[in-house]
Amino acid sequence: MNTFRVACAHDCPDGCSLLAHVKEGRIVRVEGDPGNPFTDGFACAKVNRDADLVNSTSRLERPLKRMGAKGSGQFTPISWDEALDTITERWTAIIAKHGPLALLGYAYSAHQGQVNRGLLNGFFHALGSSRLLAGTVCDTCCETAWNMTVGPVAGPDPETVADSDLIVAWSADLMATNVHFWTKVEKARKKGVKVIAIDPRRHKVAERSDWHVQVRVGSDAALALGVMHCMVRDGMYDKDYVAKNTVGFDALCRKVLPDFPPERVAGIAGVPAGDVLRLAKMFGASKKTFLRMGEGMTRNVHGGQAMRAVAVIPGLNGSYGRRGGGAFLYGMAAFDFNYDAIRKPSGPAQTRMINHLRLGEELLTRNDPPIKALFIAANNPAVTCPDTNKLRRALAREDLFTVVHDPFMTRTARYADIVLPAALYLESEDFYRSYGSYYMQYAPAAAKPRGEARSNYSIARELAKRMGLKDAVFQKSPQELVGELFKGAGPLFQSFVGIDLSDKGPIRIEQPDHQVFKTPSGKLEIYSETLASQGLDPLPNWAPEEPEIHHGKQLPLRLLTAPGYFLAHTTFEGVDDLRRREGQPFCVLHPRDAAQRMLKQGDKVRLFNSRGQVGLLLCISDETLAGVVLVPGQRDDTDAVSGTVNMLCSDRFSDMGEGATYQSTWLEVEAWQEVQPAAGSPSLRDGAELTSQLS
Ligand SMILES: Nc1nc2c(c(=O)[nH]1)N[C@H]1C(S)=C(S)[C@@H](COP(=O)(O)OP(=O)(O)OC[C@H]3O[C@@H](n4cnc5c(=O)[nH]c(N)nc54)[C@H](O)[C@@H]3O)O[C@H]1N2
Ligand SMILES: Nc1nc2c(c(=O)[nH]1)N[C@H]1C(S)=C(S)[C@@H](COP(=O)(O)OP(=O)(O)OC[C@H]3O[C@@H](n4cnc5c(=O)[nH]c(N)nc54)[C@H](O)[C@@H]3O)O[C@H]1N2
Ligand SMILES: [Mo]
Repeated sequence: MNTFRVACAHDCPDGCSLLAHVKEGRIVRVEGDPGNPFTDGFACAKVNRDADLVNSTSRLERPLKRMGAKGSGQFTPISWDEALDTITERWTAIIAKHGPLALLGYAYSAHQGQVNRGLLNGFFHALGSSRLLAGTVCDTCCETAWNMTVGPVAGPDPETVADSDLIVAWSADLMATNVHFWTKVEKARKKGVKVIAIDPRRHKVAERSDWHVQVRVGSDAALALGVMHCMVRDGMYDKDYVAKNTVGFDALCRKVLPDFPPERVAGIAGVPAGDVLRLAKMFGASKKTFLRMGEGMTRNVHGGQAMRAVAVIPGLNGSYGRRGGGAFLYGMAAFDFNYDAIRKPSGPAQTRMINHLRLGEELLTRNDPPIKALFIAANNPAVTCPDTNKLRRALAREDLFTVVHDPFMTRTARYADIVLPAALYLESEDFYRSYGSYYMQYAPAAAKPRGEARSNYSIARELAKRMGLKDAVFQKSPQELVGELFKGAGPLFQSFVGIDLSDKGPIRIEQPDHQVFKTPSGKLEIYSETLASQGLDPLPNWAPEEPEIHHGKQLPLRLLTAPGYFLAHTTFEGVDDLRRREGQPFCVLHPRDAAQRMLKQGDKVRLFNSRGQVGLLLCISDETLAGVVLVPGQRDDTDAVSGTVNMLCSDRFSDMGEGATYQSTWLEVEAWQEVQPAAGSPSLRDGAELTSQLS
């Protein structure tokens, strides 16, 4: 048996160091590497099964060519040469006729390696094609809000949570999405530090916290402003820290906080006035609050404002200035590598950007030129992008030449003209940096790619050769490419230039013990001149949202999507055991809402609005407040009664960063009726049509 020290490449903040045990060339077990103090020698429930993911019987082993209608999943195997020849011939013809912007190609986040993600994107950049404004489905809203408040800079080291005196998980289900941080929180809690979870869902972390503040979806800005109202009114804030380190405090006190007394906040956020005050007292008494902020609160049309309001609180109690305190969203800004060396080797400085969450809309409506060719790697947008019915209609366009590179036959791959089998991260060499801690690591491939599968890196090189690109990066080994990342990187990384990292294991990057603000003023910007210049509210504020209308009636329920515990998006669906543990796709309804609709536990139910309908199993529970429908995870249609949750979500933008607004979705739930759309139809008939048929 051989053991390889590798790093987890899944899209997750923890960025684990792992040991892959290999017998006769086959990966037999994956476990945590004790050599990384943050990830601490254990892997999560999902990654513990990564040997099963690599060895899954549903892995793709050969390139495939489409035989049936788009979406139908009928393919026949072809050779790599035929696949690559077809691709380059089609692209060359499309570029000759419409120009390179008619091609949209990208690798998204499912392989976090700098080489495998970067080089494929570098290839499309060098070609001069349209590029994906990536991450709008994920973090561009919270990232923008953070940048407008704290600046483009990393937060505190999560390992300093051991020194904090109050821990708050605000919109973060740490046991699902950041379990290695959670174990550190639990240790601090055992020493007597209070842990608060602020979330519309009584998730596993809320159950294990000292206090669960069950806030209504989309009301976090109001709650944060109510807390600050009490802190300021009762003098429970660090006047000295505020005076020296913040901008706009007086304007906040004059123009915003008077509108958020706890009594009003109670009506908005569903948190009793006494609890708003109690929360303010806890923040007020704390000198070192470790605030872990998750993305969930930002996935609505006013999401950026929510994050800005929450991120101000550790400024009021001075926590940003002390070890053990501060606000943590992400840490990637600490790794200021020369990313462009790989991602933008040559090609135009500016190109046409296509917003990820509007992929369907863009494929259907873009002109000058229209998108004629699409290449997708490491992403399954036909399930994970909002308004998936629209996207599937777009992917069904006969005049769109689509290539999908994935280890599995995903819903998206079913719409491809050519499917290329992808290697998984354990089968590829790469260099990683975590986004939830401060470690980086070089990792070898632990095994050869399955069948004829190829890594993103190898595809990028092959395509570059065939498309005649001469950039030196396409000739370099992964190690040489990492060298390029360090050349021209920030001062912290200069000592790594020319160093062989392949046998070094995880390497820690030191963070300062206080928050550095990289805003234009160099301070915590409660007031943001940058936002003002964009016509946005320069001060944190809260505004109500109007429910959506369907057939003249207001839809009564609001969607809450949250991560699954045993799956992450659709990535682990190739592991039967994990799918079984996650259960058949379901939704959660409060007992009151279920009773009103005469629905019972385990019923098949239909969730619908004017964008679509989804069939799921019903779980009745008070883990959310009444008025909410919780749908954990984004699951493929296969295991569901029908469809997938993103058929209900719109492609509207959030207030900042043009981000996704999954939680600004209203819907109704009723008993499932066995009226199915035409078999093989790429798009489901939407809820509107169906409602009129049924009535
Ligand atoms: N309703 C709702 N929708 C959401 C969210 C939500 O909270 N609610 N969350 C959003 C977020 S945060 C994100 S980041 C997106 C994620 O959305 P996606 O990026 O679509 O995530 P996955 O479904 O995991 O798809 C990743 C694909 O990459 C493939 N893959 C894995 N490794 C490799 C590799 O090395 N190479 C290649 N070529 N392919 C590989 C996997 O098999 C899988 O098919 O979903 C978003 N969608
Ligand atoms: N197990 C697992 N781990 C994952 C993923 C996964 O799908 N499964 N996805 C990975 C990816 S790509 C990402 S980006 C990260 C994301 O991880 P996080 O940043 O933690 O964000 P989310 O997963 O969107 O949601 C976290 C919480 O936000 C809550 N929430 C939703 N709306 C609101 C609101 O209005 N107010 C408040 N206070 N809370 C709200 C949800 O109930 C949920 O508990 O996790 C990564 N890790
Ligand atoms: Mo994400």
